[in-house]
Amino acid sequence: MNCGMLATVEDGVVTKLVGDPEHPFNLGAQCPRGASALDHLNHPNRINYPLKQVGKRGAGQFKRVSWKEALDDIAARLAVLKEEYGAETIATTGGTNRTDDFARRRFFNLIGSPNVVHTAPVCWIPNFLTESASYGWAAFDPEIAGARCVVVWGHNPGSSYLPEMRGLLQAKANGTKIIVIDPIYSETASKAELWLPIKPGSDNALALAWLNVIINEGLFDYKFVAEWTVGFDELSDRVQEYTPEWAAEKTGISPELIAESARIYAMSKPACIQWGVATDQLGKGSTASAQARVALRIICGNLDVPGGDVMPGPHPTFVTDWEMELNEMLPEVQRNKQLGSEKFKLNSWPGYKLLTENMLRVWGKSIPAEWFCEANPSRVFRAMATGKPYPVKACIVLANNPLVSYANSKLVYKALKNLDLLVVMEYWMTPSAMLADYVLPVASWLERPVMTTTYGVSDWLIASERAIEPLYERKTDFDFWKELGYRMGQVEYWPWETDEDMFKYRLDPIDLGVDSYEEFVQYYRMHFADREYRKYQTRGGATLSGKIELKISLFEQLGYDPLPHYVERPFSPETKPEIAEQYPMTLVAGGGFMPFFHSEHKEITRIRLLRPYPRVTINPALAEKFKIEEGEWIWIETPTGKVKQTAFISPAVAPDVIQAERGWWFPEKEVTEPSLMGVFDSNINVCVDDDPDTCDELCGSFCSRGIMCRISKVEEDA
Ligand SMILES: Nc1nc2c(c(=O)[nH]1)N[C@H]1C(S)=C(S)[C@@H](COP(=O)(O)OP(=O)(O)OC[C@H]3O[C@@H](n4cnc5c(=O)[nH]c(N)nc54)[C@H](O)[C@@H]3O)O[C@H]1N2
Ligand SMILES: Nc1nc2c(c(=O)[nH]1)N[C@H]1C(S)=C(S)[C@@H](COP(=O)(O)OP(=O)(O)OC[C@H]3O[C@@H](n4cnc5c(=O)[nH]c(N)nc54)[C@H](O)[C@@H]3O)O[C@H]1N2
Ligand SMILES: [Mo]
Repeated sequence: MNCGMLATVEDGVVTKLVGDPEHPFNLGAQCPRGASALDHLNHPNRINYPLKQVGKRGAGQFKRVSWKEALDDIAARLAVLKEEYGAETIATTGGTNRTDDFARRRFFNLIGSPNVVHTAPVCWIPNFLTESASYGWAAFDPEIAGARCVVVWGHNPGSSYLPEMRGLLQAKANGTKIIVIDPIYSETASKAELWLPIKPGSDNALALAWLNVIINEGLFDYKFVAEWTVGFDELSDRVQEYTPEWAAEKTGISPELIAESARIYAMSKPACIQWGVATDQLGKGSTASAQARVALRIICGNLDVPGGDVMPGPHPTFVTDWEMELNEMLPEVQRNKQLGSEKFKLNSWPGYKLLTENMLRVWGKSIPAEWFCEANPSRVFRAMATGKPYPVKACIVLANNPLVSYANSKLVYKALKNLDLLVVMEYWMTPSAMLADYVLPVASWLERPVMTTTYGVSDWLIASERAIEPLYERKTDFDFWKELGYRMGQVEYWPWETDEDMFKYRLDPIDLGVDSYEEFVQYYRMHFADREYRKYQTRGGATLSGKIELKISLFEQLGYDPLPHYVERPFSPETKPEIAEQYPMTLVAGGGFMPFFHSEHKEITRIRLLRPYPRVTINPALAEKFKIEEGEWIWIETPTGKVKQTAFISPAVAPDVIQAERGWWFPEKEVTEPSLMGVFDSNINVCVDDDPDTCDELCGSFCSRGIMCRISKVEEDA
């Protein structure tokens, strides 16, 4: 989370780590992950040398090899596969953004494959790209301290972004009103003035009804709308049918409360809406839901104003990720082969090309292709498993645990098993790494420099230095791409000796008078570009019309509905009446929780002791009905799969809703097949569907919030 830490190093050994009291994010504080970082660095389970699988995949027979042997063999095998099937047969998967930023994409553009995959569709993409299409960048930097009202929508910084939560509490102490929209009484909801316990997956309906109230009651910003936006009249016509009464039935919130909350938001100026990834994970309709919310912020005049939702734009001088990616090296014919791009057009080459044209006009730079222009995960896993529409034979997994992070884990398993070559760059022997031909040891944040601009899209950057050189034979992710690139004819494209040299190159245009990256870290550590507000006035909107678009022309260009509209959630008694009786409950399959980060840190005792077992929250009435006691194991079942977690009984969820934890596997269980450290026992993505028809229509995001399910007691001694 980019918290500042101070390491004490004695004779090349990190002996002490404390939170940096001067760092503006964490002000010296540490969460359990920070506090146990030395256990992470030195853990006996860490992978320290390259490993080659010499037995059957999943049997755990690994042999230590040299980096040279591993990389030579990987490069040779990739070359053969590329020759036989085309470069598109080589894919890569990543998880939440860590350090390799542009390097992965640079490597893939140079080998000619468009099949780069991340968990992006369920993490920020529908929201970010809808904003970008509507006004030319995302306004993801809310100025909470100056806001009179903050709407926290499908977001729980009380457990997922603690520095942000501190800001929220400070604002609240100064009189800012906080409205939380969440089906669960979360840490953040517990601090709110108003908590709207929405039915999972119905955010779209609520946002449309807010638009209806605000427009019909004349609570929007007339002057702003008239001067800077296009499409208001059509929007106004469109939302007439979405009355609070209509939405009440969908959301479970009374028409009065819907109207009242809409008025509070519209009448408190300036105000922010902070949205989290819950609304990216609604499946079909994730983008439609973003469309309605984006319109709210626009018509209320909160876009890019002090105390509102500020749109940073790219870092003006620093060499951005986009500039480092070399997207121009990927030929058009290869772009067209990107899996899923014929259906999910917003977050793949068709949409990215249009977005980039708009952005270049206004900013002179675009957003990176990494994260924002990718192949669709389900399509790629299906191609691996079935060879259709064409064979995907090799995959480099880096900073990702695909068996746990993507929907339909059993399909992902089939996919990975079926590959000719699987390479995993990891800290640990994860269930996914167990299936690899090569597992390569990666250096962690104490062993490498880190410089980030939030996925390459913020106008500020932060940097840190390495405390020590990588231990054992660990390498940085950047080194891995560079050295594999050398072997694949890319020598001239990787001119930097070290990570630091490369960062220095990117910093140079800022002209801070430093001679090295280390000096930059020592004297500055961060750089914030000068902020302008209301950039749509000075620069124009990075859209086709040059205005802020309530009717989004880029969506129209791609063949999608340009106006906010209602999409029924993909798993509901209305959409799937045939199974409604069998699966009467609603599952929320996710949400970040302390102390873990996704599927990580299960090995670290100090962390694991805080949460030894996976937990599913159920209402006391449901517990009573099924005679379930606190802590008992229960089955959670959907048509896709079945896993077990322990019951946590709490009225924080409604009687017909359950919330299961994500990310579970057990390093202490049987390592080899078929258990693979229990990866199918409690991992909720075994139950989450990836059927493309249930995924977001524009971005292909799977649905993890609001899935039809049932529960039962685990009777046997399982
Ligand atoms: N059902 C459901 N599914 C979800 C979500 C949900 O809420 N519900 N959330 C989604 C979201 S928002 C996201 S971002 C994804 C997260 O998906 P992932 O990012 O895949 O999740 P992690 O479990 O953190 O896996 C990252 C792996 O990379 C390794 N790793 C960590 N840092 C580095 C590094 O710097 N370099 C390398 N080479 N390896 C590293 C870790 O050891 C870990 O095994 O999951 C998504 N999946
Ligand atoms: N501790 C911890 N922190 C993390 C992470 C982690 O794994 N652990 N992961 C990091 C990553 S990669 C990301 S993307 C962020 C994500 O962090 P957030 O943006 O906060 O998103 P989530 O934690 O996935 O879910 C937020 C809230 O959405 C609610 N929710 C569930 N279903 C719905 C719904 O249908 N509608 C609405 N309105 N709300 C719903 C959940 O109850 C939860 O309280 O967290 C980051 N921070
Ligand atoms: Mo994420």
